[in-house]
Amino acid sequence: METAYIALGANLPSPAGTPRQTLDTALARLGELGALVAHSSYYATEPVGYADQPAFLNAAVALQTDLAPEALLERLLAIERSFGRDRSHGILNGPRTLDLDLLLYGDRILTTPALQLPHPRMAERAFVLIPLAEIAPDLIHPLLQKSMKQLLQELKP
Ligand code: PH2
Ligand code: MG
Ligand code: MG
Repeated sequence: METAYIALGANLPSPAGTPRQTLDTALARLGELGALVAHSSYYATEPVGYADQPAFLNAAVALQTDLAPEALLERLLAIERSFGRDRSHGILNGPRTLDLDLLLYGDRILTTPALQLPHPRMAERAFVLIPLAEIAPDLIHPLLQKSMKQLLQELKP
């Protein structure tokens, strides 16, 4: 059993409804993968990377799971698809019905063609660190050896 941290993001309507309804429904689906031990508030955030798109709703959860990292990632991608996510086209960093990013899996450090842990861009992204620092302020980034609270403080100008 390991604790995985997952970022959620949505900025387009999905079959579940509005981004808020999408995140509500996605939380229930994530609960099927283990025990959801914490979830953050929902944060409305300005789009980062590609500006010409609606605001996002972002959140983060802690999931205790017996699934191995690669198996967990497969399940996250399957949930994204079930919410209408289509990766076959679309803009890099563009709008999406649901994005589920595996941020951390215990203190595992891993690079495979399919999965990099910790998530390579997590420490640069306020829309990830703000919800994550809400649920796990003292969690240590296994490569940077800093807490989520510290990483967030360093991000602020
Ligand atoms: N996700 C992206 C790109 N930009 N901006 C915000 N505010 N929230 C996101 O979840 C987000 C983004 C790529 O996954
Ligand atoms: Mg993603
Ligand atoms: Mg993402």
